[in-house]
Amino acid sequence: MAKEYQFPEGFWWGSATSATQMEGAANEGGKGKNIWDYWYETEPNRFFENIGPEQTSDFYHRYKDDIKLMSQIGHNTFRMSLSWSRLIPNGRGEVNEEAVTFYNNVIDELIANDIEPFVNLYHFDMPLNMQQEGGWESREVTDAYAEYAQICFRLFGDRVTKWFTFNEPIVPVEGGYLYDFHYPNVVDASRAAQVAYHTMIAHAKAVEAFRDCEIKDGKIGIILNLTPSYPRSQNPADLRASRIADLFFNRSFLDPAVLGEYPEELISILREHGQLPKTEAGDKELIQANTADILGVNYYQPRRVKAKEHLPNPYSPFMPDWFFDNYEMPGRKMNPYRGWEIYEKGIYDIMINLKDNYGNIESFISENGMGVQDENRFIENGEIQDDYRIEFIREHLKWLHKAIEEGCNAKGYHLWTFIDNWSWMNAYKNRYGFISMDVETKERKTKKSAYWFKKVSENNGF
Ligand code: BGP
Repeated sequence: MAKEYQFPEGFWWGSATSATQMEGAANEGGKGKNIWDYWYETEPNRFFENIGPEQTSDFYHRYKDDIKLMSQIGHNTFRMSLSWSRLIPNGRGEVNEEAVTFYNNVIDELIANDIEPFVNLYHFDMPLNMQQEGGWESREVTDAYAEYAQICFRLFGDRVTKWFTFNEPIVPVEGGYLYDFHYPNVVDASRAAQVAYHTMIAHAKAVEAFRDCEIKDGKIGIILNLTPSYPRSQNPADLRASRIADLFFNRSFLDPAVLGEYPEELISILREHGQLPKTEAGDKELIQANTADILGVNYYQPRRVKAKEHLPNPYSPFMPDWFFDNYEMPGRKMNPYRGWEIYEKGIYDIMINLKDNYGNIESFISENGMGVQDENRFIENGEIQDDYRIEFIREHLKWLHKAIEEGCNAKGYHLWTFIDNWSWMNAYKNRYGFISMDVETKERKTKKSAYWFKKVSENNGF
């Protein structure tokens, strides 16, 4: 049967996850503590139903069965992250051999199942020791990260060719230093700017180390949550609001990572408000010389903004939101569980922007997905009938397909996520997986969307 949406040959079909959200075994196998272990120990009430990161999906023990499942539902690629504090428990220094064995086993098992591993080095999970030294506020921590990266390239670069330095680096900036949803719960824009800047320095140092390792066919990039900022109207005040939101939340990482330099307007806004980070001689060149080969795009929802209705309170801390208000567009389509708008065309707009303004860098959808509460409501004949997720994926894929037809360099689509996993402060509130998991027993069950996805992957389209 002729397919309406045929994807380019070799398209990457799969899903993504992260170490802290999936591995469990947080206090096993010689792993050191990271900020999530620590934050949960000190403030368990911050986490939905008081569930913390100790167990998560127990992938640490069940990876063989899970990888088999991935292969059964049509994965040809899978993005995981390595846990820095598992591999190097103190953040720098001694390497934990049990972790090396575990990651070797996972990588080998994926390859044996014809699933190409994409490996990300950092997914929100700062080793506790490193945080105690200042986390990304500390320049020394960027060196420790670069050493960790180099160790990973050496250990696994013989089999892994797709590498990513960071997942959504803006999120720890927002969560940890502006809006109080990640440890260390600081509210301070100038410290946030320093954290963002040092993350980019760490990225550039890791890319530099990668080039030195000369991994055959190796590519390195970064995964960004690109959230188009749509203005309420074409009024110049709304346009300005959307441009500034875009500078803070997208271009703050996209421009240096892909173009090798920060947008002038962002620098001048930060300068004007006394929020510029400390830099060192040679940084500019370091960033310029170490741009990404490949870009992962995480897309869940658009950002809609309008000009500010009221002047910001002069006694409130400086925030990006001093320049815009969020705009709730009447009639927008919502995922009411997660409280996020669904706007499928966003994926197309992102891709066209990459094509027109970012050299059409090789990219892929590295996360997209729909978190839904209490999915057991939808069980029929023992299977979760998540038709809403099928529709969500299908409609996004249609727009991705259109972007590809128009020449965008998109190579794949990964769902967030393979198995219902632990979502930081939201713990198990919203379920995103192709596979459901009973939090108590850890029993896995395949959802309807997974069977649908398998067909799409097999047919390379639908
Ligand atoms: C992304 C993160 C993931 C994942 C996902 C779902 O921002 O990269 O780690 O958690 O969002 O969002 P949430 O967990 O907030 O529902």
